[in-house]
Amino acid sequence: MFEKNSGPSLPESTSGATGDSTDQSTGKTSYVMIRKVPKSAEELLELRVAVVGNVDAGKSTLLGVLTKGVLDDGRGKARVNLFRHKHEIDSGRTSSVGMEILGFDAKSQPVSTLVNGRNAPWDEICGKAAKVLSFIDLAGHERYLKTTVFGMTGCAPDFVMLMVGSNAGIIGMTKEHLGLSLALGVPVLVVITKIDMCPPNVLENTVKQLTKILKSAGCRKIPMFVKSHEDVVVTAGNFVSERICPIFQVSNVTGEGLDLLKNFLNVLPISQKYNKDEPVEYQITDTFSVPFVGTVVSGVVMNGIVHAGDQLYLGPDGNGAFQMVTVKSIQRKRLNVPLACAGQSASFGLKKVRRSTIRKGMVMLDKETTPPPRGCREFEAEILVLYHSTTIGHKYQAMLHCGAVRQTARVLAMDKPDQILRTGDRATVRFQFLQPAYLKIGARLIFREGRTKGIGKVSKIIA
Ligand SMILES: Nc1nc2c(ncn2[C@@H]2O[C@H](COP(=O)(O)OP(=O)(O)OP(=O)(O)O)[C@@H](O)[C@H]2O)c(=O)[nH]1
Ligand SMILES: [Mg+2]
Repeated sequence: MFEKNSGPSLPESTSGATGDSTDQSTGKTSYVMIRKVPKSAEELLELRVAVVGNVDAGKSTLLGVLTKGVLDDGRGKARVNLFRHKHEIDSGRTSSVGMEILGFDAKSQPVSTLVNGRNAPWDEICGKAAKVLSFIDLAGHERYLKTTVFGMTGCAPDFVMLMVGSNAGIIGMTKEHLGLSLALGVPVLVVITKIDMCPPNVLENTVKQLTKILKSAGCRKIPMFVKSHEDVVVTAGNFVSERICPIFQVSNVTGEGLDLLKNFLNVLPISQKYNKDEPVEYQITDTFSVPFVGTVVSGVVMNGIVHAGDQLYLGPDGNGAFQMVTVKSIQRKRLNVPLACAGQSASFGLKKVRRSTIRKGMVMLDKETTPPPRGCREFEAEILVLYHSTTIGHKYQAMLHCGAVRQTARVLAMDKPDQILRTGDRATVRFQFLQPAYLKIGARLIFREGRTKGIGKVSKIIA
């Protein structure tokens, strides 16, 4: 957190409160940041950032540059270590959900990720860090949109980093990804890349296009170009609470503008929206079989605190039922920890559970949940159709995303006299899933099928 250079500190348990003091003789304002040093790995501060934007905007490259601390050569050098599949290395395109971390120590310095020329493992980085940013590297290509939407909804990002290639402008999936971020209510910051290779008039045009879209009635954001460290402090302090959209201009090749972006990521406050005192809710985004450990699930603690040894409900299975399981061990960023709290991503080693019985989108819930939880196949949602080329009627099917749940859903009924929905229509719609899922009233959802899309909120669980 920050405090006035010459005044008392602002009490804050997490980083990010700002304070300023103005020197009357020079008119200059100075800021001091105070960060609580975590006593153990479970206190490590974490922010999750979904990185989106069109193909070739430089997403993987920026993450390579930020997390490995070496600049790019303009031909894909910095992104090589980020790919998870051989076909990604061959094509240079991200197709999956990648994870990278950047740590800042108690003195706000980025934790070096290269130790004696090798990449430091996550536990080593986190061992030295006071705060860590988890970047979710997503695919810009339309073909992988389903996976990208899953990354944006399932991983519960604290904010979205929308990347725009300055020479390419607002093309392809840029508006789509921006629209998804708005629909999910996640704050957005924009990073314009490749300023080293962009003629000034083209850059100016990209900036104009971007500003126009952000200010439009559909977005209602306040674009703020971050040009100094003072801008960083002001925008970071107001980022979550206000409609501000900070915009950075960087080059991954020359490094221009990266210090401001790094500083912003360093000072950005931790989200206060999570509640440790609520009953446990953990959403599963991935499953693994780990030698000598067994089945491991990874995901995000949405509510409460989970301790190693705790018993939790796991489900729903194909019949909508939950089973009681024991959390054998907990890791955060590959470090063993005794507990994980609301707002943190964590993986759990599970006792006597077969991996084949777990699906992404399942949840783990407090063992005291009463009545015992059940999955639902039918539910109602208040929706808004953003786009459809013709009409949506009964039996219409679409891919529905809600948190980590990603499933085909069918329209059963709607509260419209003609039982038909068109672009721009709002309605309460009754949906049916193929498989039972755990949904909560008020949860935001996105449905899409081809170019058709709509957004909404779960309003009633039926059965
Ligand atoms: N000159 C220059 N080239 C860059 C910059 N950033 C990225 N590049 C190059 O742009 C190309 C595409 O970068 P990627 O990081 O793979 O783009 P991406 O957004 O991850 O693309 P997808 O994963 O396919 O969505 C690579 O060849 C990079 O070397 C930059 O700031 N300047
Ligand atoms: Mg990529």
